[in-house]
Amino acid sequence: MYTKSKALFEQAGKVIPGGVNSPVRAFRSVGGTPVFMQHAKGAYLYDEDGNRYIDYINSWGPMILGHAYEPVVKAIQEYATYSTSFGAPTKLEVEVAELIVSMVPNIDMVRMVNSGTEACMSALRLARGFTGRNKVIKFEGNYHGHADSFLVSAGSGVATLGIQAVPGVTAAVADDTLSAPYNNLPAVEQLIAEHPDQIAAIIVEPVAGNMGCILPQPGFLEGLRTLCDTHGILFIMDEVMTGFRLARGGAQELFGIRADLVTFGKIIGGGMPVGAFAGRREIMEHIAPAGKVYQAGTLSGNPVAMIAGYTLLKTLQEHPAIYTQLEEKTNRLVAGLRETFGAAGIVYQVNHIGSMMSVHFAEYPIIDFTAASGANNELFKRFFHAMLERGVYLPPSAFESWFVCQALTQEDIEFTINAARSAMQAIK
Ligand code: HOZ
Repeated sequence: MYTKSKALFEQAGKVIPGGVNSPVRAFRSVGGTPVFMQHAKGAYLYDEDGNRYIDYINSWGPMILGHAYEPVVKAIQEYATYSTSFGAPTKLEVEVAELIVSMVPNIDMVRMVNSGTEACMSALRLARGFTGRNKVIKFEGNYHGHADSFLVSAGSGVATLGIQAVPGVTAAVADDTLSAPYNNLPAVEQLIAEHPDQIAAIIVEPVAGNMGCILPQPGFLEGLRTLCDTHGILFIMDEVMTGFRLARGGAQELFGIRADLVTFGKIIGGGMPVGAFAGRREIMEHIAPAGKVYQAGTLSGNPVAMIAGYTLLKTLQEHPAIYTQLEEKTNRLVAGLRETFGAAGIVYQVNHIGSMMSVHFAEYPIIDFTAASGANNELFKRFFHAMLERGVYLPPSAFESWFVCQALTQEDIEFTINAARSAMQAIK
């Protein structure tokens, strides 16, 4: 079934560390050989051995309308003929920035970068430059890319591989990162009290997507906003996963909470390597060349990536019904899975909001990293492989969110629920 993938993984291991270019995809926490993808269309992935899978990763979020969405592909083809990189300003970058500012609340300006990592790293530098303070508060199990400051108590691959302290991150950098349990306001208050006038920013995933999908408890984000206002701290919402996915204006719009800085990732490039950070003019004008906080990049605002993002975001802007439909699809899937797990007599939690969801095999609510880590990840592992064999591609780690795409049909959802039923019978 996976002959070519196995051969490719062996070949890859000789020239790429761990055989992959990003750790989670190595399948380390679920075991077995990663599946090498050849092409994708709509809701389906096709691997090198010719197996088809319904995709619930969707490139970790950006394929919200499905893979190889035709208008995006056509736009890329057309723009690639103009040049694949100028390293100079273009009209298109201005139009993309205007589009983003028109869709996202509370921002006046946006700076393009090449990934979510760059976006969060740059937003933190800006927060430090703006406030003149050094420390940042983040949350256990939240992941803001792989810049040094954020690898303390990080989710995603760091959690998946169980890495406690990342070699290469100096103690000085780690000391400036304070971390609190997600959904725990008193812990944040205590950190602020212990470090008066030293905290530049609080950065949070408004819906955590890097320890499974974990929702903010009522009052959590509001409480963070108030603490930031009271103590002169900048509130950074990492919307790399939630931006343009939970609503056209992301989590800020959905929850009605204002951030001072917002970071975005791959969805801004329609799946191409793009990120961005954005905020109010008075803060953003500290970025060079308007201000002294330096940030730069030859590939930033790359024309091919910009047209892909513009085409995708414009579609989302013009068709708000997509969000209701995505939520309905997710709700149907969640209901079917709950019924299946219930009938199988196992303990489970299915967290979901909009088109993000995840499954943890636990009897208690999953509201933070400790809870996520305590779930039955052995069972998740077996469930993952049983689903893969049945043609359903889930994130290969319980510490990741599932993403539903618009190309998914009712039949695909029923197929997934039936696969889960049969998987449960096979692994119990
Ligand atoms: N860290 C990414 C999701 N949280 C996964 C990256 C990848 O393997 O593509």
